[in-house]
Amino acid sequence: MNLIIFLLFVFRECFGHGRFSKKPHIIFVMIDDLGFDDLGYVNDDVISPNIDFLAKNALHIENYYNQPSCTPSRAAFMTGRYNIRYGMQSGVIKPDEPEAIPLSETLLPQAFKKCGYNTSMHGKWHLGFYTEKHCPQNRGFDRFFGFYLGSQDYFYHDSGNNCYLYEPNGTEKVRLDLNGTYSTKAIAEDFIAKLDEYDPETPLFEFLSFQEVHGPLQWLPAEVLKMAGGWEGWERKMLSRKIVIVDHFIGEVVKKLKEKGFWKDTILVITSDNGGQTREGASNWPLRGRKGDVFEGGIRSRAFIHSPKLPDSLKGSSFQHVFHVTDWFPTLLRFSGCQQPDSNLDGKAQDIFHNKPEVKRTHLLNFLDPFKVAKRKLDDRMFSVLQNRTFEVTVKSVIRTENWKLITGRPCHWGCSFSEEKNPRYVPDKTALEDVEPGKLVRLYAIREDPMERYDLSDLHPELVDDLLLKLADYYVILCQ
Ligand SMILES: *[C@@H]1O[C@H](CO)[C@@H](O)[C@H](O)[C@H]1NC(C)=O
Ligand SMILES: *[C@@H]1O[C@H](CO)[C@@H](O)[C@H](O)[C@H]1NC(C)=O
Ligand SMILES: *[C@@H]1O[C@H](CO)[C@@H](O)[C@H](O)[C@H]1NC(C)=O
Ligand SMILES: *[C@@H]1O[C@H](CO)[C@@H](O)[C@H](O)[C@H]1NC(C)=O
Ligand SMILES: [Ca+2]
Repeated sequence: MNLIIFLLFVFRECFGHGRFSKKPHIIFVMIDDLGFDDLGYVNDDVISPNIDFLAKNALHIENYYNQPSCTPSRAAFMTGRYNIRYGMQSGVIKPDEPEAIPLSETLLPQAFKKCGYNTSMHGKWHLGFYTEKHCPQNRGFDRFFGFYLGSQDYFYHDSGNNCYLYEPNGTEKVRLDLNGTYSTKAIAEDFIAKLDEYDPETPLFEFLSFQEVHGPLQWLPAEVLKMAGGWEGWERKMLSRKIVIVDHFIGEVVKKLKEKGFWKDTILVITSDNGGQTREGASNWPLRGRKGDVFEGGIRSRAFIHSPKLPDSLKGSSFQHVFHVTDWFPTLLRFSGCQQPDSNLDGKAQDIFHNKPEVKRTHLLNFLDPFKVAKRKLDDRMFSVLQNRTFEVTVKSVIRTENWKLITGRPCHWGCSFSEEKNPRYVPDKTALEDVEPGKLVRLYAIREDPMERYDLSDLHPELVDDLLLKLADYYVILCQ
């Protein structure tokens, strides 16, 4: 066999079907609330050398879309299905709410377990815990170390939460011994220690769900304070230090994966769960909006895949098609050659190694929450195509095609500017939507050409608007069934 044929053979073996010849370890790192502009490889002001090093040789998911807040994004990731199908589209789970992903949903770790994986999770769950059956250790993770809600204290792990540990043998503990230990350190070090017990020959699915860089902004050790850069603004300084910390521990995790022989078969994903919180120092520059909004700043995130198994031709390249948080479910299972579950997924198995979209996607339901309804008087246009439908343009929703984005309802609440002068990088933008762009309930953007959402084209393309509104009306009735 000559060299070229041999190389072609090797390439086909690994990627001919978009899968790896051996089931890879999947280490999925989620950095909570990480802004679009908040890593060193996109912003020189940010210090994240370990992540930057990984990013350099990674395959970047350039047009990656989340939901605008924690619980909905995480639920979409875990199920591969739109939030409205199981009623988790309306913001985050509060401490006393009997809410969770219904047990009828198959979760990603369950699918991995069926495929012979060891599964473990560290850090933030925020997908319900009102009965034991809804907790992560009973939803497909062999082992869980972390906390059930969000926004807890980084040192005391309180605010209605605690740091819990569940072992696969049924032992459970509240880790009171970790009172006073910074959560990012506790989360990373537990995973690092645990790697000694796993066999690199058995595939591992790890969901490493850091508390960082979500608020609260807390006091941090002096060594870290010295390391971080000197931007104006207390919130920005605190946030940039938190990035330094999480970056440090990601570096430690990678070091251990190498030491223990996991690395050569690892696929590492690094991403966020929603847009940055600009009120707490994050930056989504140059995108419009922030966490909670359906403008790009709330839902578009950085995401990349780093793997020693990536062929050189893909290192540093990017996947350009729309990729939604629900797509990880089938896409990760496809890498591993695992069977897809029977449930009807909304996510598509993207052929990212060949830079191709999944052919059947004509549109993406990027957001729909029937309980977020604006006042009708904001827009005096009539959309007669909806005349006999239950859906109205007052409802907050987003539908996407490859090139267009249609928004209904009220997309933004605070920090809604869309020009670089009005939306400077680190100074929190305090404009309300009414200040910059009053009186509309339907907005259409040619989003590839206009990623900052400056030019609403809804009056210029009435047929396209009608077509997308009807699609939204079809999704809306799912909720009434
Ligand atoms: C369960 O496992 C943990 C650590 O792996 C161990 O400390 C504990 O003793 C075990 N419990 C039982 C009941 O075997
Ligand atoms: C954690 O430590 C703090 C400070 O020492 C103490 O006030 C608090 O009661 C401790 N929390 C628990 C749950 O023990
Ligand atoms: C990994 O899974 C195998 C098979 O289920 C099991 O025997 C082993 O104990 C697991 N490893 C760990 C560290 O949980
Ligand atoms: C709504 O229903 C009425 C009565 O059947 C009909 O005349 C009208 O054309 C319908 N409108 C649309 C947009 O389908
Ligand atoms: Ca979040």
